[in-house]
Amino acid sequence: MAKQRTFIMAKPDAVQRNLIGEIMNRFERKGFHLIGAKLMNVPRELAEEHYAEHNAKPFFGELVDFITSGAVFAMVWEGENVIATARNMMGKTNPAEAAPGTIRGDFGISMGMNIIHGSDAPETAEREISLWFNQADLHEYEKTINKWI
Ligand code: 3AN
Repeated sequence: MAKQRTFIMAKPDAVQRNLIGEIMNRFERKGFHLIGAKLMNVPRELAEEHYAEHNAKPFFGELVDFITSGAVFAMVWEGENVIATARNMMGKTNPAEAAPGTIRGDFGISMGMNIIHGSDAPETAEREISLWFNQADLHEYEKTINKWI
């Protein structure tokens, strides 16, 4: 399996509840590699573009309202099979059905306030990374830890 990149976002509920560190910690401990990250308020147009596939759904307005309601923490993580693995680490969309030990299972409250977004496929990851990040804000670097310990 080749290295992949995925777009992960700590949603406004995660930022409000001081869960950025908890989320990053899980991805770091799993062994994934952080390529880019930023705290930002989301322009409405960006939220609408990001969730475009849901624009006909009854919850679309609520979803865009929520994502634009406060700061989010956007990240790009790299690693083997990171797209599917991150989805497993996140748990099911509905926190009530998400297994304990997953991010949504441990911290999510409702379908809307479910803490985290993660790309669901390679094409989506590519689209979302280029939507949220400039190439110049993504950083390739070697892990040199093996030289230190
Ligand atoms: P996931 O984020 O697990 O890929 P999607 O793509 O089906 O889930 O939905 C995108 C986002 O829309 C979810 N993270 C959730 O916040 C919201 N959402 C999905 N279904 C509903 C629903 N029935 N009611 C309210 N919000 C929903």
